[in-house]
Amino acid sequence: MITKQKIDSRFQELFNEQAALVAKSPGRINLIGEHTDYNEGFVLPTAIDKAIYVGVSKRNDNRISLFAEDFNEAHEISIDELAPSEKGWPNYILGVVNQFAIRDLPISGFSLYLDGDVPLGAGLSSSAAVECAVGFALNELFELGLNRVELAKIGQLTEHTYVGVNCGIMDQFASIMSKSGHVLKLDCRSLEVEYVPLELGEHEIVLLNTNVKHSLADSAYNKRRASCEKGVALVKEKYPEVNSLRDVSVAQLDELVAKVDADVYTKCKFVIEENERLIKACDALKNGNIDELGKQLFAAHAAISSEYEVSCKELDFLVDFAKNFDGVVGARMMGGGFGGCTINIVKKTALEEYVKSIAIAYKNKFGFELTPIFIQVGNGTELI
Ligand code: GAF
Repeated sequence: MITKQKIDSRFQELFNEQAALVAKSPGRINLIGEHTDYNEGFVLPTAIDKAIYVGVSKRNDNRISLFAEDFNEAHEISIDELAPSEKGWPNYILGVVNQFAIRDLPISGFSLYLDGDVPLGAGLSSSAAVECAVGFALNELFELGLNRVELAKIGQLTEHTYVGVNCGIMDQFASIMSKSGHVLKLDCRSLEVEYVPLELGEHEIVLLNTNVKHSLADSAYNKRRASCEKGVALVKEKYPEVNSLRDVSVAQLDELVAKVDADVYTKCKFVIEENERLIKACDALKNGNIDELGKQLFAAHAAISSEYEVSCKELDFLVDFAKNFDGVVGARMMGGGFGGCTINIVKKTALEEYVKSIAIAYKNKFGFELTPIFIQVGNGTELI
């Protein structure tokens, strides 16, 4: 377990001084609503009890001195020569600093230590958690006066500029805005949040990590986003008031996109219908109708796999298995796709047997293990 004491003592060892403050920002799950965020739709995520921890202190010069525990690696650069690093991991920090610099915020040199227990590459948004923990910690350290929404946007822009993924706002929002015991229904157009109690009665959530992350994930993500934008552009020619897929109906797609580009049509239709599934799922959650919620999860997986085409054989195998297991009410792949976790809603009485059976079946099929992840729903970014 990672504690403040651990961060403090590693900071002292590495930088020979005390951390001025320690911030913690969680990973996230998403109940339903994938690839809707960059189309100004809704998402239904929340923070989990696995987080990224960041210790920081000011330096007397303009140097940024970083250390990442997971990579057992340091990185140092002058704030005046900010540039992405080939090492990869520093970019989630440097991109945030770059956003501060663009805004002319008064920031100077600092030391930063990074640790965490969000599994990397599992689709639990460890990267957004890093951006939010770093943004939050530096905002406090240099008293920059930014609010949580601005910090979430800075995290998203870090992905666009220093990481190369044109992501939506879901992950950063979930990491920085979540409230324990609730999912947040986020309107990605207005950024209004409704906190919905996550009450599953006799059911529990378990994540099953496929332990794969296929390499095309980032490029395919950007390609899907471009397809959505192309669909909007086609509809806009006749309906200029349309600004995103949020404003588009399937009838408009039928009229203006189907015959021009069949693939763009399918991708856009998925997004519109995913948004509708989310609304139904959220209403079901509010009404305590967990069977209906589960039904929407299964439907979402079928569509994201066959229409949006961002699933993979490992994820499909897990969801197929779940469908045929008594006591699993719903399951689907979670996050951007091409690997990572499935989210499963399972009757508590069936949980142990389910996890045992699916782990054996998965190993038999692919020759390597899945990792079950049991989670609690936690709060967003905070100082500890
Ligand atoms: C990734 C992105 F970072 C999010 O913005 C979101 O689009 C998600 O994939 C898919 O729903 O996590």
